[in-house]
Amino acid sequence: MFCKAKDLDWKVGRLNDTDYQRQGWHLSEGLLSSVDLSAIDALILSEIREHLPQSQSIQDPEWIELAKNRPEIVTSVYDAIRDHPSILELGHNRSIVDVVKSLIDAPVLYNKIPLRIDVPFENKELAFWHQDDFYVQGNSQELTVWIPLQDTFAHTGALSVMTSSHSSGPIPHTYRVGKKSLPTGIFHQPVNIIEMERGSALFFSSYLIHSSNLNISDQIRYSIQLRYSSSTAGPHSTLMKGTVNV
Ligand SMILES: O=C(O)CCC(=O)C(=O)O
Repeated sequence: MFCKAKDLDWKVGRLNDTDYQRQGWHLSEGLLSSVDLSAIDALILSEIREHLPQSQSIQDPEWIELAKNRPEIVTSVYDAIRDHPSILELGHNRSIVDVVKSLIDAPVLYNKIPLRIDVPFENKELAFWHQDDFYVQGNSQELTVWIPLQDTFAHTGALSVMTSSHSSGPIPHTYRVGKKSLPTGIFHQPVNIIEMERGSALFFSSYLIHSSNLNISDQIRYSIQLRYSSSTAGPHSTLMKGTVNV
C-alpha cells in the first residue's frame, strides 16, 4: 500500500495553502512515464553490461549478487554514469519543471545530480537525518526532487521525512559522525516514510529534515536527486557545479 498524499493542484498555479507549504513535501504520483525514465535505465544497463554482458535489466538477479559481493564494481558503474547528459536531461523534463515552477519562483537546476545505487543491506552511503540546505548551502527557496527508478517500499529504503520540519528554517547540525552531521533535539516531530511507485516524484524543501532507510529488499534501490534553486531568492550554492535555466 503506497502513501496517498493529496495531489497538489499545481496546474492552476502557485497556491497559498498547498501540501508542499504545510508539510514541506509534495508527492506527485504517476508524474513520469516509462519513456521519461528509459534513457536512464538504458544508461545504467549499458554500464552493468561492461561487467556482466548478459544482464537483461538493471534488476537482473545476477547483477544484484555481483553488486552485493563486489562493491568496487558498483563504484565503477556509479562513476561511469555520473554527470551523464541523460541524467541532466531529466532535470528539464516538462512534467517535473511544471511542478517545480508551481513551488518556487524562477527556478534553475543545479548541475550536480546524484544517481544513487543502494545495494541491499549496504549501509555505507546511508544519509542520516539532515536538511539538504546544510550540505548545499543555497538560498531559502530551494528544493529537491527525489525520483526512484523502481517501486520503493519501506523495505526498499523509501525516504523518511519529518513532516513540517521545514518551517523551522535552517537548523544547526551539531552531531558529527564521519563526514556527516545531524541535527539534535528535533526528534519529537512526526515522521512519514514515503513509499513510492516508479514514475512518482517527491518534491521537498531544502529545509525539510529527512533521512535514508536501509534497503533490506532483494532489489537494488536506484534514485536520482534533482535540485533546483530560485533565481529571485538570493545567491545559488557554489558547491553544486553551477546552474542551468529550465
Ligand atoms: O536517497 C537517499 O537515501 C538520501 C537522499 C537524500 O538525503 C537527499 O537527496 O538529500
